[in-house]
Amino acid sequence: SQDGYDLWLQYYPIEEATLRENYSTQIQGLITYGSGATLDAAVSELEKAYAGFFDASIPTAISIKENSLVLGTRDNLPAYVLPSLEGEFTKINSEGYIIKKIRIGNTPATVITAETEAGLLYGTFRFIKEMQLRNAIDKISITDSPKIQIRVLNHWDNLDRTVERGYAGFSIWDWHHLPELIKPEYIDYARANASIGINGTVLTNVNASSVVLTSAYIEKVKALADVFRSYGIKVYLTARFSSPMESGDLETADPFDPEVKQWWKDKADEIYAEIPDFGGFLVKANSEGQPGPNNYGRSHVDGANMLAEAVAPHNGIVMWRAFVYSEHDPDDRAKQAYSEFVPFDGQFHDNVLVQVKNGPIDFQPREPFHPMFGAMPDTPLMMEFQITQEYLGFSSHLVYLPKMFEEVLDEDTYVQGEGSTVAKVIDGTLSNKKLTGIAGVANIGTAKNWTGHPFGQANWYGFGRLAWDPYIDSEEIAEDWLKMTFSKDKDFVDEVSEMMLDSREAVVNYMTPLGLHHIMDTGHHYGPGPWVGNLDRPEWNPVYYHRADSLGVGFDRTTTGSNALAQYAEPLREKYNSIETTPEQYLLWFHHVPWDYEMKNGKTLWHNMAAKYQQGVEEVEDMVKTWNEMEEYVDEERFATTQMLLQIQLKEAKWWRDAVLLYFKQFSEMELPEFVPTPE
Ligand code: GCW
Repeated sequence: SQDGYDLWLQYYPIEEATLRENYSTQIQGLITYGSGATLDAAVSELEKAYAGFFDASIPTAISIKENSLVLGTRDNLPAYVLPSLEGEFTKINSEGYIIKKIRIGNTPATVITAETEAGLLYGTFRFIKEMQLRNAIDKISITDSPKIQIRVLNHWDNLDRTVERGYAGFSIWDWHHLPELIKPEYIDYARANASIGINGTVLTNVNASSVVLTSAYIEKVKALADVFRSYGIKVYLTARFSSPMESGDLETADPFDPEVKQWWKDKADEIYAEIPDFGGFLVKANSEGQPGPNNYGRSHVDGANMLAEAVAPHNGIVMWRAFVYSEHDPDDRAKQAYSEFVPFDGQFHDNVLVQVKNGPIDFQPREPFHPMFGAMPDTPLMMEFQITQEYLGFSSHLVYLPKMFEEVLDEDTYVQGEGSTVAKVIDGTLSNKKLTGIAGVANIGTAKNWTGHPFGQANWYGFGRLAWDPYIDSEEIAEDWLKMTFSKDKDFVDEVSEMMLDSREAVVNYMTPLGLHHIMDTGHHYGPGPWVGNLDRPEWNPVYYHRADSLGVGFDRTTTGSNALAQYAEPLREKYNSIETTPEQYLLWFHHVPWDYEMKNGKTLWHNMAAKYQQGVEEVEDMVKTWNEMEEYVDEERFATTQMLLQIQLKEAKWWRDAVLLYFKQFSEMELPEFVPTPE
């Protein structure tokens, strides 16, 4: 629809006559085996898609006949179907699926099957997607399985419906009207997530309120869990560490206190009595003022394991965040998570995952990968990406994030020699992890199109795709998304996917090129603010990160500085220790570099910095031009919205360039190169 509500699940009539004919020939009668809410969800999706594609009800059958569409888990399929699927089940895991055109005797039929109902649902969405993409289905043969087990969204949603770092309206969870009012959005949210394989959602902000653990709220959470269950989605909550004192009446939240332990056990029992498949807890502790075990002289392990024991009898998990840094030791914030967590490797209980942001600072346009990845082989580490664009222009700027996610996942940690990529840490293959996970901080809100910027949907979609398979190409994801969201026309897809892929480097160039970071305005993080901010904590001030002075700019994290690079494995350590061998994209992340330092192209650092900012602006100009050519492929509303937003992005790219260069000019005392227009 024009307002974007349908996301990538748009089932418009298939206009191409031959294809229409061909598809409907292939779907002569739907026949399902088994029963259950998830199977019902799959069938209802097929009905919806069929009605949309063909403007008719999907034909059903009571027994397999020519070109039936057969849906059922392995256990539920009739025995005589199984021989035609010989060998296929060895290719999938419990959430995977098989879609295959088979012959039962002389009767051709298409089977969608899996080990579990969830797999069946994923297979159904995939089958529909094949038609959305106009792929042939007459000889279809697809098997696929997720490579990561826990694929969750993290909502930073507060109970009053404000959303921390949310730019798409208010929270979609209408707590006030729950548990009675079940909004259609909840179901569409679940459909969208299931279509990309997301299997969990953390409903509440990591800066948590203990109110959500009271029985009145557990009832509301249960209502959501009941909706999401049919779509294979588990519900999780954030657990505020001091809850036993706030939501209960204990005097302490010390994890070694027997009463505290008992309180959490009872709380878990209470939740599981209502929500038997409750996922577990996500915890931010001793970070940015949040309470935690350190308040009682206990460690992260002590805190995490106590909660893990409370949910273990119910097969729950604890996702314990590693995003910690202390105001008492401002030497280098980039080092602290590693220093606090790595010594505890191997001491967390089996049902604990440590959730690590992609980089060691905080969701910047570009950061080197977090050195914890690979450094804790005996602890399941899960990735935390931020889908909401806190530091990347909120929902005003078009930035295609899967390109960045891909860059991080592909980075080589070298911890077990070459090829020890971050993706292999996350999917558990590098050190044989049984429990694996990935989280994305959601960009979803009450905006009609869910994400504010129409292209914000691509970041939600792409996160899901990479959570399912961290090895797929971000280009393929962009193309799939464009075809399902806007138009299948090749010219459109080629041009716009290129624009999306380039948008990530554009934002790096006009905001923080060459390894600069955290120079956004303090507090809200929107727009440039490299000058001294108004916050008292030193590590919240941009000057802490860029360290510009008359000699140069950048954060020395080498052996002569904070030595944060010691947290990386060789040969990265050595590579990053020298200016010459540090990739230019990380230059000022690791080094304090003289303004007149001669870079690879023979020009000074100052010249190169100016060139990058200018390039960023020009890249946005190109995006504007590309989009302006696309009017014929896109409906009026979404075309115009994107066009207007791109104008904001262009204006702000210039704002970034001018503000940052004028600010740094005071230090460099060098002239701006001629190609930079005189700032207004
Ligand atoms: O990115 C920073 C944000 C905080 C956020 C914190 C975190 C939820 O500025 O708003 O708090 O990180 O990830 O815990």
